[in-house]
Amino acid sequence: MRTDTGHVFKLEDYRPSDYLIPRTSLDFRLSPDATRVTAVLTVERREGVAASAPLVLDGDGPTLLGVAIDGQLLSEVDYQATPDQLTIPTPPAAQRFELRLETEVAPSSNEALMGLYRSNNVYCTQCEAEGFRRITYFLDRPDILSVYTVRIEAPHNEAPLLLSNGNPVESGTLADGRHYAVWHDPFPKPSYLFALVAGALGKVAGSFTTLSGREVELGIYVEPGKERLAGYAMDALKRSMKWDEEAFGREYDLDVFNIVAVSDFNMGAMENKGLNIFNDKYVLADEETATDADFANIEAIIAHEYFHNWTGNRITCRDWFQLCLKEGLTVYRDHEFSADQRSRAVKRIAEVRTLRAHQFPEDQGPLAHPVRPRRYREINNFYTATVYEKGSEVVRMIRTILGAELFRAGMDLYFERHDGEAATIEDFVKVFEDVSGRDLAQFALWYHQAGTPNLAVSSSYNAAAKAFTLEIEQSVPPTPSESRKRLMHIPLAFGLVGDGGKPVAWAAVDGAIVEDGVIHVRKRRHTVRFSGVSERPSVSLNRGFSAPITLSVQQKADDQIFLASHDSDSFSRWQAFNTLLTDALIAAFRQVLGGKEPAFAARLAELAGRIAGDEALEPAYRALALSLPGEADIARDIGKGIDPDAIFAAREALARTIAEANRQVFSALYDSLADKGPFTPDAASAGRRALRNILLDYLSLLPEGAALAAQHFNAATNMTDRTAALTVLAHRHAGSREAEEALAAFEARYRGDALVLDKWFQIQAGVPGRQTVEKVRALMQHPAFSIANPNRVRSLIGTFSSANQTGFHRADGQGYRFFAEIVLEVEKRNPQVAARLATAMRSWRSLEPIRQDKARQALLQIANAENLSADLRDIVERTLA
Ligand code: 0A1
Ligand code: ZN
Repeated sequence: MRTDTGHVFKLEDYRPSDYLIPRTSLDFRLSPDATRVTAVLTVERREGVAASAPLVLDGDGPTLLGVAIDGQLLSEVDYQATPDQLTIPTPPAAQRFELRLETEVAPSSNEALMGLYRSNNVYCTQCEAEGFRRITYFLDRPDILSVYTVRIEAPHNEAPLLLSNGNPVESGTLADGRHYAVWHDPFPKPSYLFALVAGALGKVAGSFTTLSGREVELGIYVEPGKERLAGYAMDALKRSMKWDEEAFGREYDLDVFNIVAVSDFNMGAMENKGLNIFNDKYVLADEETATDADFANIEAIIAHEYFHNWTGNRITCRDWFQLCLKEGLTVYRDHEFSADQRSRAVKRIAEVRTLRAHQFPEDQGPLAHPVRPRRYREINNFYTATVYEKGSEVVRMIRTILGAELFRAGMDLYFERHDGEAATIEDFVKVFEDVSGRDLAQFALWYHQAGTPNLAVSSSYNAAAKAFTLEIEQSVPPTPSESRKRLMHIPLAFGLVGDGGKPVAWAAVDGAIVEDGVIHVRKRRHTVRFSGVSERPSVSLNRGFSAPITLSVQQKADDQIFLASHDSDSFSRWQAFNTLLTDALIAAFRQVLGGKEPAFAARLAELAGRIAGDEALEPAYRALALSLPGEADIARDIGKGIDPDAIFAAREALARTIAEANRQVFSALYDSLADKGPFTPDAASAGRRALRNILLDYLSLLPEGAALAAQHFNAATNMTDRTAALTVLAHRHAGSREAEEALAAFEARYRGDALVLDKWFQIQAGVPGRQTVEKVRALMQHPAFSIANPNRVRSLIGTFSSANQTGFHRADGQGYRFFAEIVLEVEKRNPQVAARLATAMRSWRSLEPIRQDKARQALLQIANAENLSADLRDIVERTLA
């Protein structure tokens, strides 16, 4: 484990390396406890660098067995090796030389899951961000691009399959039952994209013909016996390959493309060149074991990793500060792909819900950082919602500002100009400036400045003058180490909405540049005056969520209700209803705190009933509209003095009010939506199931609710319906006979299927109320639980800490205490997973004083532990700062 050195990496300290490694040849002799790695590196001194410049390679604990230069073994006085560095103080005078390193590593005891490790007896690697240096000493930084040739040797019975990046070039058998394979990747790549897999795996084969007629062999490798669960992933891969050709003109470039699913993985998946490695949760699916949400995630993540082949691999990042260059852009591309494959309107609402749930709290708390940070202590902690999701929103805004055609021209120029390079955000922004002639300097602040901007907007209509005026004021709240903010360029899409939802015409506008339905907010204040407006419009703002901001709008509830029924922009229509719900929930929260019964305006429930039954709207859209803001969303919008029990009570009261008012409509609709034909995972069928399941959620609050949910559970023919019913039973009817029976039946049915039991852990970890902490502790003893497996830990501990507001934030602090103990336990094996878990505490300052104090104590308990990893110390100290 890398303990903390306290070193802070700074963007301004970047300088190119003195040495390059144009060629890398690796030879692996695999063995669980003592794998031998021979690395032969062609090292080249950069033009202009003094011959006396020492060669300093990065390491992270590989055992060094020998060093040779140009065939001459070095003696130990010729180099200095520490676990994290290998220095050759006086390299040869020649500009190019060959460095040969022998190292030994122990994959089977590697529980951090970085570098070379074993998962279910399969050898695999994870090198992003700095895992390659655990295998051998190297210039382990993304601007060192090298052409790799990799030879792998292992006993045939232990590892019949030997994979690496690029194309296969040779394989053969050796004495003693051993065999080998050689792979060559002609595309220069950084070390973080290196990958190796070896083991006994089942294969699903496919093929794809590219636009220019090249045949690509596709392979998805899974645990033997699970091949039939990889069909959906294979289909998603082919659709992704085709889409990237059509939408971005990007063709695949090797003869093979392989995906391997492993069960122990720190993140979702990894885009290693030609050999993507996946958390098996994002590959394996059928109706019996996966929910509609799982299918959608698989499709999106398969696409995401594939799209990295161009945005990340062919063009990579100069340094880790530029992480959003590949991640934000690739998320944008996978969002667009899913929008094209499914429903664009529904996809956009889901994206915004995710952004608000994960990125907004990050941006509004102690861990806030710019999309392109300037400082880090541990880069692993910057794979964040800000870099990924807000990074994607920034790319989307560029498209909004430039329009579709210029955006595509800019992307084409980006690929043409930077192919084969390690680039920066400045390079990326420049291509769009060059194709459009626009100055994007103010816009680029979206990359450099943290915090969620707010626009305060008020409107007025002067009937006599036929003038409609918007007063807009922007502010960006202070964030850690950035107390003063500069004014941003915010593209605010809008519409003036009149009778029946028709657009209201205007003759002229002044006070801001308004183009194609977008107000360009660039100053602190704008008075935007529309003239020639013959009726008083309702104004629909931030249509399609054109900018990742918060809005404070002085608007009457009547206007919101009107927009919730009539806005022609489907996102804003959803938003209007969601705002009404949020406002009602915040008012109810205050009533609960004041000891009152919360009360709700009848028209809110009426509107919910109307939306539910509106056949003109897609079922998936209706399901999203009916799903109330989550407890954490409500907490975020309240901002401070949070008492999660009061939020819970307010939310339950609203759900009950809506259910009671719409009992007949909901019940009839619920019956009519039952799946008829055989299961298909397509978006329309998934949407019908989503609507039916949210109706079940409401109906379960009425008398006989438990019986209805039990019936739904027993009749379910797919995992979506089964988990929806189980969640309703466990969360709303905790302890009931129906809940207990269903939980037991689920466990009995899926005993032995770890991925499915994760859902069972998750559902129980999410049961609201103070008793859940003990339940979670007890479930850690369940035979299916393992503290060494990231999926298990995230399902049980991650769900409890980040998705169970009343359970985790128990007023007596027991939730936090348990959490601190487990985070420290996880950290001993896997610092990265522990650090990510710890981010659940990031909003602790918004709690009411008693809980805040208990939360601080738990954070201090972690901070004061001995030998903390760099990963966990970084998160805990920033959270406490
Ligand atoms: N680049 C991957 C994410 C990733 C990052 C770090 C990892 O290390 C454990 C693994 C994966 C992606 O964006 O999909
Ligand atoms: Zn990515």
